[in-house]
Amino acid sequence: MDNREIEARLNEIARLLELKGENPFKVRAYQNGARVVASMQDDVATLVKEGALKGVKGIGKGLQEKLEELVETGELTYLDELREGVPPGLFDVLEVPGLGPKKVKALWDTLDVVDLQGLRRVCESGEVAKLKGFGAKTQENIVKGIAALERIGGRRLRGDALEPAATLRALLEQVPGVERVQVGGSLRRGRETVKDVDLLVASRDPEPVMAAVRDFAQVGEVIGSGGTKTSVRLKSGLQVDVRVVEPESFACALAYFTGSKEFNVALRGLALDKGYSLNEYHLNPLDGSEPPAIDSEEALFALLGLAYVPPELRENTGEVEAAQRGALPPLLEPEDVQGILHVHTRWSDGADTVEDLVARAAELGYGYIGISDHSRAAHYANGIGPEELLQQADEVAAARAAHPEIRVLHGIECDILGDGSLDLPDDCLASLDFVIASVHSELNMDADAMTARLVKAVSHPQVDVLGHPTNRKLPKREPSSFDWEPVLDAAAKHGVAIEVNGHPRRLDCDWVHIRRVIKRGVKLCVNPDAHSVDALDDARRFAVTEARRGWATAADVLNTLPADAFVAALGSPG
Ligand code: DGT
Ligand code: CA
Ligand code: ZN
Repeated sequence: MDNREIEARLNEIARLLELKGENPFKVRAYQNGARVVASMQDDVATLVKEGALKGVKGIGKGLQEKLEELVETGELTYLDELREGVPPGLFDVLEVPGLGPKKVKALWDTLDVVDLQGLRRVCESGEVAKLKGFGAKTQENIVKGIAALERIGGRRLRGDALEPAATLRALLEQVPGVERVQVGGSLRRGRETVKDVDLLVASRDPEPVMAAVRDFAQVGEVIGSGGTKTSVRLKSGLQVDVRVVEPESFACALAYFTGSKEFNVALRGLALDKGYSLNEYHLNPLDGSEPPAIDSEEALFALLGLAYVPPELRENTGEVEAAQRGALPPLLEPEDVQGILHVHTRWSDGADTVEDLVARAAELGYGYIGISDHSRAAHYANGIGPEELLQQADEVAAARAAHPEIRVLHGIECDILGDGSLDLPDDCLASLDFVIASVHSELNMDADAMTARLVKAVSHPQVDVLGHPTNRKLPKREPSSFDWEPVLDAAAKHGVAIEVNGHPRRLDCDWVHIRRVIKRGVKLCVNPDAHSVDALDDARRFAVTEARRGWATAADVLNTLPADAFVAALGSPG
């Protein structure tokens, strides 16, 4: 169990306590505990095993006992008790934009709202508008929020599916008779959200695999379990499907269950052209002869006249034709990323110090790191102004001196104000190594105004990167609307890179727009948008995947340059 999971459990406790109207101090204790865990360099599990949790600041005796139980058993009795009596549908209600635990509790207490359906009903009847602390505007926003939730359906973030998929995969690899295990489906293709996790297993003895899936510690409910397929819902709500095939069928099955459906249809068409029929298990010659032995996807694709198509590209948006011509680009790899920008410290809303982040980035093998806290307009994020930037420069200098192995750049994530001007004076911006400009307010202005706002910001001489351009937030917040072409014109003219933000909730700009940025010859910058040391590698873990889906090569990405060339590129006027 890693720190992120522990943090999630503590946050869940805090939310449940709030829902139950418990003492605010108790709520805060768990919120703080979650924050402490999130910002810890050391693994809580290791500390527990070494009996070294006692000394950690912010973790009192009660919390310590809970963490011990959680690490040792993977369960937490207290959390299970809290979950009891709370209608499961209430968690869906909590997902509605703008509804925090306090409002949800009020709706539950006074209007008996226990799920989304009930919430919609009391909005339609106008009862919500009459509730103290709500009003007509809130009611209207709730209705919009429910609609947004329905659009994404029951999909989960990629970031929330990776760990359970990897854990179950490792577990199944240990089951006797199992030869191979692979993740397939949308998770393998790198989609930002997934309906479920698809796991494929090669074995001649399926039953022990089915049993291992049913017994997996994270399982909340077994939806169905047959001879070769088991579907479960994890306690987190995520659905997982596991299929077992004969080892001879593994390659064809992996291609099939990786999809996408559209890609599969294209493959079947190619197979027919070559005199085969392709199904989940085999490539069958139409003349009825024995199917050829196929031991890898590469071999299957080769028989169909295709170069290997990386899973991220399998959406049937031109990759099949490119693979036929041998014209697929060499996609960006995680190791290509030489350094990262967009890192928040305790100076604004991050959990760690400049020193912590620099040390960790060096450990991860990055050649440079750009510290960039929020500017003051982002007051909810404790944004900073020119004076704090000066003070922060001392910390940056100290980190530079302590870590000659990595180049430390000092920058800012500067807010783009409503009129497109920047939140800090020009001389202040000019004194920094780099400037990321991002929108954090007035996200819903009309498209023309937003376009003008972004064009103005990108045209500012000090701006190097346009941060999270659309401001979508998965799974709930829709992207801002604006016209990309003028923004890309300005970016090309002024040498500004477009960020691929690797925060698992942002992934912004997304793969569709990444292809557009590349076509215009505008550079990308793959960043973590990290708020703690644990998230520093999100550039490689998430932004790179999104960039690959957008057909990006290393040459399309600014921060694949080594430190000196990168700094020179930042400095070059546009
Ligand atoms: P999602 O919605 O995030 O789960 O997306 P996928 O792509 O993982 O979809 P899923 O789990 O329904 O199915 C996994 C793969 O199985 C899918 O990518 C392609 C293949 N597949 C499923 N149903 C069909 C189908 O009706 N026709 C074809 N050609 N392929 C299918
Ligand atoms: Ca799936
Ligand atoms: Zn931001």
